[in-house]
Amino acid sequence: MKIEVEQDLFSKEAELAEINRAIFRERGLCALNLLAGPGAGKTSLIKAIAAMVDFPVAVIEGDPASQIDTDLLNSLGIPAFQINTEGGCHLEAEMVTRALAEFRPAPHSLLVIENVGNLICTAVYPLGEVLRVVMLGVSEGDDKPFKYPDIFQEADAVVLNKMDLAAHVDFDKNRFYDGVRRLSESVPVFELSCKSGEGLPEWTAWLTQRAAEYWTGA
Ligand SMILES: Nc1nc2c(ncn2[C@@H]2O[C@H](COP(=O)(O)OP(=O)(O)OP(=O)(O)O)[C@@H](O)[C@H]2O)c(=O)[nH]1
Ligand SMILES: [Mg+2]
Repeated sequence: MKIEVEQDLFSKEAELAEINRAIFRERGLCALNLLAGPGAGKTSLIKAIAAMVDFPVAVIEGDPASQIDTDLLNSLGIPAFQINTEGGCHLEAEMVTRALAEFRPAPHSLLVIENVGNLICTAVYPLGEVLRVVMLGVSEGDDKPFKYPDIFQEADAVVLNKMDLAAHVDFDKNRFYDGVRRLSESVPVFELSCKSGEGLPEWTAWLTQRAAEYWTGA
């Protein structure tokens, strides 16, 4: 019975995500679902992307409460729209559909959807995104791929942030890569620091390439 209910829920969510996928395609929005725990550096990464790429960047922010990230991004000239989940631990496709009725980023924008800080439920709710990126700050620990396999398994890219802190928090890179490679042999991993800027050019080059492929239909 439990399995049937879960199957119904997830096939319904997949259908709702398709509505968003069609809207993204129609409006030329390359949607990136950014998944990470609280404080991993999602908003910092969005700021870095917007400063480095030569296409427009817009943001849908998902948080249980507050407008903090949205206000910050808007103050920097990065169009952002807030969804408050009222305590909910993940964004759902329908919330994004409702946001898209009001929020109209410029065509050919990269639309980053900063999901609620959570490594569990966010993994199983598709939003119709083109790219799914999982981010981890080294201070969260090298064991996360072992403990939260689902989210790493489905990623198009993994961003390992806060590399400037790696030596201070005993982050074992070999252990981390071992965990990631058990789940995916080929997922690209970008080691970077939003604070020092190291690794950001490689990451934005990959992102630019993937967005260009989407926009040209390749
Ligand atoms: N040392 C260091 N600190 C960082 C780096 N990236 C982000 N931070 C800091 O980490 C904290 C959280 O960064 P945010 O970008 O707000 O993280 P977030 O994932 O958006 O957080 P939530 O939206 O609250 O889940 C802030 O104090 C940032 O300045 C980094 O590369 N190195
Ligand atoms: Mg944030």
